[in-house]
Amino acid sequence: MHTFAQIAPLLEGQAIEVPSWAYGNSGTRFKVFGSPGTPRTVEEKVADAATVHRFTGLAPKVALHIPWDMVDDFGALRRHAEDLGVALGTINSNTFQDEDYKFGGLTHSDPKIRQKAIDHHFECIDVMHRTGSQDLKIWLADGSNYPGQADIRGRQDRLADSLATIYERLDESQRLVLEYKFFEPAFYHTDVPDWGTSYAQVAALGERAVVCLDTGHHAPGTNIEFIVAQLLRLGKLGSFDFNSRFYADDDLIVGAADPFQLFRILFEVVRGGGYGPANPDGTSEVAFMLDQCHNIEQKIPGQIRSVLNVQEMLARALLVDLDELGAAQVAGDVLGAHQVFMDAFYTDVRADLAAWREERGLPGDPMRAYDESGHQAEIEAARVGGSQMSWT
Ligand code: PSV
Ligand code: MN
Repeated sequence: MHTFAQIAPLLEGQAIEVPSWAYGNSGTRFKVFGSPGTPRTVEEKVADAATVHRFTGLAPKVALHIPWDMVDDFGALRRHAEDLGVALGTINSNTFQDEDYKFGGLTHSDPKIRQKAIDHHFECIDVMHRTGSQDLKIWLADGSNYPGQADIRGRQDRLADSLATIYERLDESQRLVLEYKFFEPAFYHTDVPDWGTSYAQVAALGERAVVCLDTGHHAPGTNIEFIVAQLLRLGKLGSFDFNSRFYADDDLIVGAADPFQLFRILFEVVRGGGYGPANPDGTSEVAFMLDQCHNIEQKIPGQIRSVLNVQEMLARALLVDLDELGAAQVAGDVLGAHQVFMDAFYTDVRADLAAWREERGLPGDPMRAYDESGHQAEIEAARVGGSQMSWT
């Protein structure tokens, strides 16, 4: 196993993108609880994201959702973010909250509605030019509820056409990232249910079209780390939407439900070359994003906890000595190989990470530092009046 000192330099470039919607009130199909201090504007959401970065040094970008985060002047929003020390990241499109999309958007059989969904993506690309964002992330609510309701094959063909039209509009530095989800809101079939469908669709588009893996979007028991390994092997893993789940798309704090699964996923990321400086700007080609909601816990600490969980499991995954592991695997030493893997997983890196943070002028314990900073009380007092933002 490597030592912490050996892997510490590799932690340097870690960047996790936080979602703007994590700071607004959000929820399930049931009650959406309000909480004191919730942002009332997009600018306040960006400020909260910047707070997470200030306490952790891990979250330099904030992802936006259009139209939830629509503003008149994205240039001004970009400057606001930069003034606070963060950048605007992935632009997420949304074709799941408009009456017209009852039977789908990019797959719709009515050319007018399909064009409307395509135009929405053109609008998102315009936003990307103003925000300096690299990725356009597409998740579709398209699908059907009853066998026979829809022409599954026709919808795949129309999806391919729509995506090609959108892809053509992107410039050389921008990527199209297609997210899959096996159910919900459609229950019989979804048009992009799995990594294979997403892969087939993006492979037909070109180099700059890649897959987004949301960790909450699989059937229970799915071996997600296998999908990670396969997509990296194919050069098509574009980004993660990290969160954790017990039952379905629970959107809980990443690493909370099953830290071992997060470790296994991050191990395959490291093993497959998905972590590390791959782009000229020093960032990895795989964007580490969170896609979470904080319904009953405080939102800023919820996000701080999340990015720390990712950092912690990444550090443990980096501890695995791939040569040692490979030798045990080749020798057929089943339990020896397993032990190499588990020794890294069971290594508590929290004290080392605290010292590492302090060396960089960051708080050793960001959760405690946030608690003691008085920031939560300040925003709760300052953000009285106006209407709190929510995820719709
Ligand atoms: C869909 O469930 C999803 O994971 C997509 O990424 C959306 O953009 C996001 O949730 C909205 O919360
Ligand atoms: Mn997602």
